Amino acid sequence: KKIVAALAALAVGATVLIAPAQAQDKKYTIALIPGLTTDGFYITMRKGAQAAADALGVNLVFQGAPEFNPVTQVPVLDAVIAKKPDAILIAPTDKVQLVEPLRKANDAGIPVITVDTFIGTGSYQTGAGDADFPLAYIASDNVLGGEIAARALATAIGDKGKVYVSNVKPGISTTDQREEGFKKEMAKHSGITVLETQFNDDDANKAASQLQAVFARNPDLVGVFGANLFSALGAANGVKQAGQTGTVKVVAFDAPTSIVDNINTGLVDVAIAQHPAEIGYFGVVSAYAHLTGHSIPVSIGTGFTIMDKSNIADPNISKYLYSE
Ligand code: T6T
Repeated sequence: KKIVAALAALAVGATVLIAPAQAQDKKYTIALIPGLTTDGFYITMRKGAQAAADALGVNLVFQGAPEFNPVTQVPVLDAVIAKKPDAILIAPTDKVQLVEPLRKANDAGIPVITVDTFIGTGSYQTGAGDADFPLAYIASDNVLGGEIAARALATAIGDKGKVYVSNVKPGISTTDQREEGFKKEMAKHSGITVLETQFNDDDANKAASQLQAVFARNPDLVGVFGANLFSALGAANGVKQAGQTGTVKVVAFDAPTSIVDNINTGLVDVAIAQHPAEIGYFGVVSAYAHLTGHSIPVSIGTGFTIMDKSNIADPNISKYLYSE
């Protein structure tokens, strides 16, 4: 059939030949399930995914839960599987708890690609372990991100004093790896003590109260690393409420638009922006490539942009702020 179509195209003119043959045959539906729907990080990822979907003539479905929690994500996943999309892109909200729910998709013949977060160890297609079935993992290098955060915080505090990590909850691949990278780097800084991590369940208000409680117990606290958007915003608000702006240094992972004010007022020293649009774009491109018979890389690493007072006004930097 395709040969006949190609010959017909040749007969009517060369421009028709450039159109992807597969796209003419079938309109693919790719589902993107974010960690949660109301987070600038995933809203920006969706935009990148939509840009690729538009370019490829793919139907993109964005469906998620309002909070970052396997209990609310799994029913969304089940509903998506029931609709039999051609592929699923998902940011699993737990390394372990999403393995069996995602296996159902795989068993139903729906290719799975994880974006941002991974399941199991994140090594896919190895034949080892029970969570290697996703085709690919597309994300930031989160261990590296944690190391960058640690170096930035060490510089901000003059390489000495007490700091801690404000984190979401154990079991999330991204934030676990950021904490791992942060602690690995801080182990090289003998003047710095890393206090116990505070887990906030992705609740910025909780992260703010925790900052104040840690500061009350440790009046010599000099810094905090907020390991994701809500942890960082909350920790920064906690510093402000404690009247410690500029004294307790804040390094933030993620870059919502409100980070600009926080950087300009000196509340946040450095923000590490991920490139979620890039993750979404390459997620859709990878799924499409697989669906149209091409092999794809098992892992794609996307970039970071480091924002601080010296560069935040530069449009080549601020373009990486997340959408609302
Ligand atoms: O930091 C991102 C994402 O990478 C992480 O997996 C969960 O939190 C965010 O969505 C930010 O809120």
